[in-house]
Amino acid sequence: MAYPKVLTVQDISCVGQCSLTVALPIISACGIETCVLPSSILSTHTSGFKGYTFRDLTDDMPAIREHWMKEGISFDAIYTGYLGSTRQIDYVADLFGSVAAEGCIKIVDPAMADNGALYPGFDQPFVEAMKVLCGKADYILPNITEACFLTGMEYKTEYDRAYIDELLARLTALGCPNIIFTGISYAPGKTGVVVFEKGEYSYYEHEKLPNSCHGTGDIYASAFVGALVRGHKAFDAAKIAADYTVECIKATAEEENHWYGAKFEPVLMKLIQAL
Ligand code: PXL
Repeated sequence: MAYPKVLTVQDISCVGQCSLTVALPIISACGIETCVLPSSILSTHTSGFKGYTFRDLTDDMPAIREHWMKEGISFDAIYTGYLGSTRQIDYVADLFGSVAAEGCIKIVDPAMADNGALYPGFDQPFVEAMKVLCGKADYILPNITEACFLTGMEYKTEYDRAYIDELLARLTALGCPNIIFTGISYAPGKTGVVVFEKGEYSYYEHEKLPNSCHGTGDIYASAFVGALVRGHKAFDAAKIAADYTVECIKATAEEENHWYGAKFEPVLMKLIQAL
């Protein structure tokens, strides 16, 4: 890959430091050309704001894909985040088959749930479609809540390695060989990421900060994609993304009332240095 080109498909939340407003600057900061396919436009994200607007862009997707195919445009990696509808998930699967360059890395963040619940607007048919998409990916990046929805397992806040191993086995059965499993905590005050690659388990543990912020899943996934496409091994990319996300949460804790997202911008330099 001389000059890799990444396509990311997710919504634009105009305000809220998540999805495309996070992915575009972070992957670009990693030195990678970043192309976008906005799945929908919302005035804000859906977690904590009331009365947000939602413009579904699903109907625009086939024509965009057709145009890219006519122009001979293809991508070295395709990374999907928050998707607005079940039909949209099917269109993304079409993109995997039509605008992926040879050796394209397909990364699916099944961004649909957290803290034991689906995000507003998502339902079981959406979960079923997401399972199919995960089965077509090279890497998926679920949190525990998403893993439970994808596998039908009970959501637990206290668990052991056996519970995580069972989740990993069932996630792998969806068809994806590599799982970057975020927010896995085995000890008080600690959290971390499990990297399950072709059946090999490894774990990167780091401090768990007292504050949590919305949008850190998107920050994490974007930094992971950037580092992976730069050529880092999955474990190193997972570690770089985890360290960067911790820095973002620390930067956000310095100010009260910044509840809707994480301040990823002032610490971008630390990500760039880690690459
Ligand atoms: O951060 C995930 C996300 C992305 N986009 C929208 C969301 C959320 C989570 O709530 O609402 C619109």
